[in-house]
Amino acid sequence: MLKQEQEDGERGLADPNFRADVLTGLAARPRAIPARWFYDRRGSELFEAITDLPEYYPTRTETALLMQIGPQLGALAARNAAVVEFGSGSSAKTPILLRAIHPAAYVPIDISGEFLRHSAQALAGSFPGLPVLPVEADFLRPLPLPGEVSGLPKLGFFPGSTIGNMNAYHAVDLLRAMRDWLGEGARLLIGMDRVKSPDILIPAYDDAQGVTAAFNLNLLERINRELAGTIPVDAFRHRAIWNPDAARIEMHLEAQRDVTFSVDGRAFEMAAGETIHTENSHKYGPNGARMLLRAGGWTPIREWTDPKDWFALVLCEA
Ligand code: AVI
Repeated sequence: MLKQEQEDGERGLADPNFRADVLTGLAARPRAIPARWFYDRRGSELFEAITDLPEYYPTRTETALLMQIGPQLGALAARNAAVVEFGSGSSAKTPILLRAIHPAAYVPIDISGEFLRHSAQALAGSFPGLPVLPVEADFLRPLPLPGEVSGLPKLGFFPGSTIGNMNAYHAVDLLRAMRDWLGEGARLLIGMDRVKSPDILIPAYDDAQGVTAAFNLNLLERINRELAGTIPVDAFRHRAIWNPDAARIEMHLEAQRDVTFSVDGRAFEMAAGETIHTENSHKYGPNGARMLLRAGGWTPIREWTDPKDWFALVLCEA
């Protein structure tokens, strides 16, 4: 999210796509708002706090795994590779990969320009001599990569199990777009969260300190702030549900009593017990993960998991 966009949002100049998604989503049955709208300034801070929670295992597990496999990645990576990171954000995992494979260039791609330039600068400071070539773009719509990396072998990096926030249809589209973007002969290192017991999954998305609840409820605060909403936030509660048929954690906001409110002048009513579906986080077993990657045009060539098999890093070839 651009600082300007955040400031606009805070001043009430809402993104028209946000308005459209919220109004359409609240009128739909079941009601649903895309998870991408979680990440205003407060939402991004809360997400950072989630990654440190004792119950939220993915970040810690993936980081440890990446450190452990660093030497193997170093041996597998092409000499002179350009690392292209999708949705780079403020990832703490990037330096681990860069130290392991000593690439010839690093291309972070993110939709949030200012955030991107800031983290690219910080990274360039830690890796003197490494060309850092940020690209501000929505990686669903492939653009040419910087000319400096045109002749270099590409290694795409997509950590964090962000692919899990898409349904299979959109995940396959994204994987194909990445393949087009990186080109023939490219490789991709992707983080995918494994299916596991709901006893582990539910607390990871409904933690004891209530940080994930605050993250989910912040969406309603954001609607009130940016879209002249009158939603009684205290009438809603965070719900995290394991949906075994779809192999995903679903996050919902559940009305605790009958409520009426308006958003941008439009009136809505919700009965006690009704929910707004705000996020899916799909989990993959080894076969499901491989099938998804193949459908997206990638052939898995190596796979690493932590000792509990909670999280996987998969190296694929285009
Ligand atoms: C960003 N994404 C991979 C997180 C996840 O685990 O699905 C978002 C998240 N939602 C609640 N906690 C974390």
